[in-house]
Amino acid sequence: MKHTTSNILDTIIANEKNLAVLIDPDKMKPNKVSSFINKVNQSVATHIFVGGSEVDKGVTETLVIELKKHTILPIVLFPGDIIQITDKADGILFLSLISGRNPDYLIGKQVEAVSKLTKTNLEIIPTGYILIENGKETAVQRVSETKPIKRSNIQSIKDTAKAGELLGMKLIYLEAGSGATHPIESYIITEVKQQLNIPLIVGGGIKTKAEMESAYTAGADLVVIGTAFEKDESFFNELKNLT
Ligand code: 1GP
Repeated sequence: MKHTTSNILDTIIANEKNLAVLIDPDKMKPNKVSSFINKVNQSVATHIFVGGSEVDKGVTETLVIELKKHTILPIVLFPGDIIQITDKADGILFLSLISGRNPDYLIGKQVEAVSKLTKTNLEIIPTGYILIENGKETAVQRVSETKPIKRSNIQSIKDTAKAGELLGMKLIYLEAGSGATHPIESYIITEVKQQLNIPLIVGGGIKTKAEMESAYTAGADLVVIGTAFEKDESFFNELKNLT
């Protein structure tokens, strides 16, 4: 079921299976927006996330304005940098890269963003962002100059997620990285979810409906898919309903 409430976080909490379609402003051509969004609208998607690791100034706002013409789904910024902040969206994942130890991505950029954010009406959702290793270097890793947590280090993944919750974050995002070869394994999702009293987002490398369903079954409250739609829009046909 689609929700149009202004409270994005409440919607995520209320829905059992949220699906965010991630659109990278650098990869979405303006003339493709309309046909792409029509497919999103006909799918089970509940949210649109907009963002990327490296996006030029102004591109995000132009894209969000165009998206708004074609959908009533909430548009949530998932920014790699401050220049991606625009008040034309509905909300923003206010990310802290808690798997890393780079102060710029833990708190520095967030401080820099405040003067811009306070001039917007965006719903600001504090989100603990946890990068899990995927066998190859991801864009987040390269740009943030941080190391992901090893998949085998389940205790560290769980403790990092719980620390985020105890610090007051409202969402935890387990990230394998855009275009990851393998999505985050179900047992990791389940073990992390068992620790948490806040919703869990899972993304990176999810390419099939079965992988998406298995993330939900393992405990994901919201699944993010980007690359699979960029590569093959017919994937939306499989997502007209959930089992
Ligand atoms: C990336 O988690 C998101 O930040 C989505 O990843 O592009 O691999 O679907 P994909």
